[in-house]
Amino acid sequence: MAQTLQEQERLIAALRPTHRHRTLFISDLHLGALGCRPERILAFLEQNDAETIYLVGDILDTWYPVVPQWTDVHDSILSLLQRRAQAGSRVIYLPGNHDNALRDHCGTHIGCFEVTEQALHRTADGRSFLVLHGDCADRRMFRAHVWTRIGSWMDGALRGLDTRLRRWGRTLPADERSAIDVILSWVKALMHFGDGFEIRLTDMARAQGQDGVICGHSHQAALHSDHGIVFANCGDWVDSFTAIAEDAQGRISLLQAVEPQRAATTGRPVAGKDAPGLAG
Ligand SMILES: [Mn+2]
Repeated sequence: MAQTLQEQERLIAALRPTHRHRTLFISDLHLGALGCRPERILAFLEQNDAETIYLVGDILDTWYPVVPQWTDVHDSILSLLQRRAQAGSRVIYLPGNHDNALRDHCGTHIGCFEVTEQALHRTADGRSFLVLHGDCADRRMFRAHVWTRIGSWMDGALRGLDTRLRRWGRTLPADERSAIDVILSWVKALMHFGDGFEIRLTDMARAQGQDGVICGHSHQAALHSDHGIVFANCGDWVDSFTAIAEDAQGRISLLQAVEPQRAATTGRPVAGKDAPGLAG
């Protein structure tokens, strides 16, 4: 089938990414859910490549209770990642609670992707990091899968309502956050209120003798060493549009995707190894 000019431009851009990292960590894309922003994910991935790409869980949203929201852009994201793997990048998929079904495939490959529950990543400067989604560190009461189901149902119902309100009211640009978006991110933040989630994960990494932990799950992007070792959270692609990257020297930074109306989505560091309080 003939490609449109836009598709050709995307393909060319994807072959010449603006930023080449040593490692890229990205989580909580929630592909298939209503809150997902596939265009922003694709634009970021087209411009950011890495020798190793960790998909840190909740990439697919297989728990979504209504008909999955799936478009050509969703397909393009998966085929771009597949092309990256075929071109030599190592792509590692760490399942989360929303793509829990993939946990049955841990220790195997799905296409070009390695699937594993958790990974140990060694940085260019010799540090070792535990990489995992992080749902194993939920408070005991939220650990049951029924909470993922209830959460997905509430998220779907509220975002469906939000879509209808936007259609009727036509008051908000499509990319602007509504009150419902804000409420949903508050609920997520409340579920992970306090630093218990961070402490449980850093304790787990410390017990294994690691220098830090890199996770997703809470949708709260972070990069600090408040608990004695490095805690990095990729954030998400529903609200924060962030990722964690490692450069050729082993420096770790938190990338924030630039809003599409401002500039081409490239991702700029908002915190790095040299940020105050961040241990090397
Ligand atoms: Mn999760």
